[in-house]
Amino acid sequence: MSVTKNKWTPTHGDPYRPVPYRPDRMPHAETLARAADLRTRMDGRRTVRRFSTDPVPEQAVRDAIACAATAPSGAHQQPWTFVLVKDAEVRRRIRQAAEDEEQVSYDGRLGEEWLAALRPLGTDEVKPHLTDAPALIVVFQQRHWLGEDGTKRKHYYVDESVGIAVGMLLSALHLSGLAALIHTPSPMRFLSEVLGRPANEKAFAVVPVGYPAADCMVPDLVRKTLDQVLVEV
Ligand code: IYR
Repeated sequence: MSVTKNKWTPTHGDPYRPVPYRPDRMPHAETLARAADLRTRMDGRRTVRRFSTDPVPEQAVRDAIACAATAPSGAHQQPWTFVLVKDAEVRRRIRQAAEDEEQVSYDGRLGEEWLAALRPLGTDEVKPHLTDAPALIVVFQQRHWLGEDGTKRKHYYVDESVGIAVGMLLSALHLSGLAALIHTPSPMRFLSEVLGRPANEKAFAVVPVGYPAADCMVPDLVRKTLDQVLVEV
């Protein structure tokens, strides 16, 4: 637990140093086949809130985090830290603190409109996924860069960058056969305390990872069709 092991040297102020990028082009037929296959596979993803306690192959989770960390980011500052929590006691502490906050939220802090929006999802203040799932990935945003001597440097488009990375994380986990959930306990400050993260980092989401429980149920949601989300001009 604690601070990032390998210190990243920021490229701030470095000169532009281009290198060639010439990926092989595949035939259209291959692109079409891959795109259609990915579309079907991604449509099979569901947010899971009831996890089996079965272990997952840990390297697959690390690989998914590595995929997420290939995300584009503002000024290529890669303003993210992924904390992989496997320790059962730490997961228990996170669950306790999250449920304490969620209790207040569901008891009224969210407000009627928000609670009504959540009703079809069947969520409540009980968060068994935080202890049942064998791993939690707690994603932190680095709001700014913090040098060892305390120097701060601005990071740009942090919300967007970390959001993209988390989308890529979810895709990588799903395509690797693992189930996940974006959990956003609110407020999330307790995560910095429990995980001992530095002051420049702010928790963004908790992503439990595992397999769906044998009796896992999900809400009967309808996705918008392509027509409903796509405008072509
Ligand atoms: N953070 C709460 C509430 C919640 C909010 C939204 I927006 C969701 O899409 C789902 C839940 C919780 O985790 O239950």
